[in-house]
Amino acid sequence: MNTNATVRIIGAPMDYGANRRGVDMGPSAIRYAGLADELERASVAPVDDGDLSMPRAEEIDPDADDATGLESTGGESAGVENAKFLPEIESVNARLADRVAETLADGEFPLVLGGDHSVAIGSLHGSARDADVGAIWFDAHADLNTPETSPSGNVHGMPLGAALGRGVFGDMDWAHSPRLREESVAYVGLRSIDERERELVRESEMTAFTMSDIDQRGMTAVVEDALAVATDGTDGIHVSLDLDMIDPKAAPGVGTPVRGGVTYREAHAALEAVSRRHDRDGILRSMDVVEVNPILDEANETAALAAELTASAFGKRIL
Ligand code: 4U7
Ligand code: MN
Ligand code: MN
Ligand code: MN
Repeated sequence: MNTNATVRIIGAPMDYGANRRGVDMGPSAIRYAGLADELERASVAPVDDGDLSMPRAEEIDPDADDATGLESTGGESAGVENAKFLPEIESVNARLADRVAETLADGEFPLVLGGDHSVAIGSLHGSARDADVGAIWFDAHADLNTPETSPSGNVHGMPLGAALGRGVFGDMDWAHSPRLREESVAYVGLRSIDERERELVRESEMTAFTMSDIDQRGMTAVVEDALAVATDGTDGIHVSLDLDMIDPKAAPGVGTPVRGGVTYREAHAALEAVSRRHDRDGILRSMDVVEVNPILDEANETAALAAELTASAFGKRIL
């Protein structure tokens, strides 16, 4: 990074938003894989805040899933308006949003480690509290469901829906970030979109770069265009990196793998393009790295890739 901003690592071991248990170990796995060393190679000195505290799913819902990926049968809070664990997700994200906003107010850079992608509701809301933000959404999925449209009831498929103020999310009115506008959101890496979501994406003002765009134009050109969308008329951008953007061959440890994803090198090219633009214009404001599930990854290579890609975003270069 060309700024001397301190990068503050905020762990969010949330797994209420996904069926498969194990993403709660994401923050530990990414740290263990060498995030701090990787960042130092990018000439960034990180400060680790540890993890946000949150009860384990079993303490809230005795029927919560184990690591088998089986459907939850529900408990007190499960199934609220077809959004499982919504009250718990709301309360964790309210605290996360405060931490992210405070970090920015202190002149530091918030780096949120998930956890499932529902943590992006908190990180986006915190980032957009005192500024107009754009977002780049690196993901195989569109994450634009709402409790009304979700086929699964899993909130990790709804964070953009929530942050854009779509649908009804219980009491989660605060989740709407008025300072994140659809026109300032760009997807990169899409290849698995639900039938109803397809209409939502098409009718939205967001810009979507699918795998097919990456095939045709190359990752660097696509990300440069995504950056143009997210920076136009905004004070800075939030980067949300769902590791399932990457092909399961290179990133097997994710909750919802989809084949046909980007390669190891394309992933680096994507974050390097973000970093080059940041060197020029100081556009990067906040970031989350989500959906790493080390249970499904014996060699912990997905967490290692997550650490490397974060360093690429912060300016680590081959030469
Ligand atoms: B992720 C899904 F139905 N769309 O809503 C849903 F296919 O954060 C998957 O991108 C969501 O990993 C994937 O449950 C959420 C499903
Ligand atoms: Mn996602
Ligand atoms: Mn995804
Ligand atoms: Mn997932």
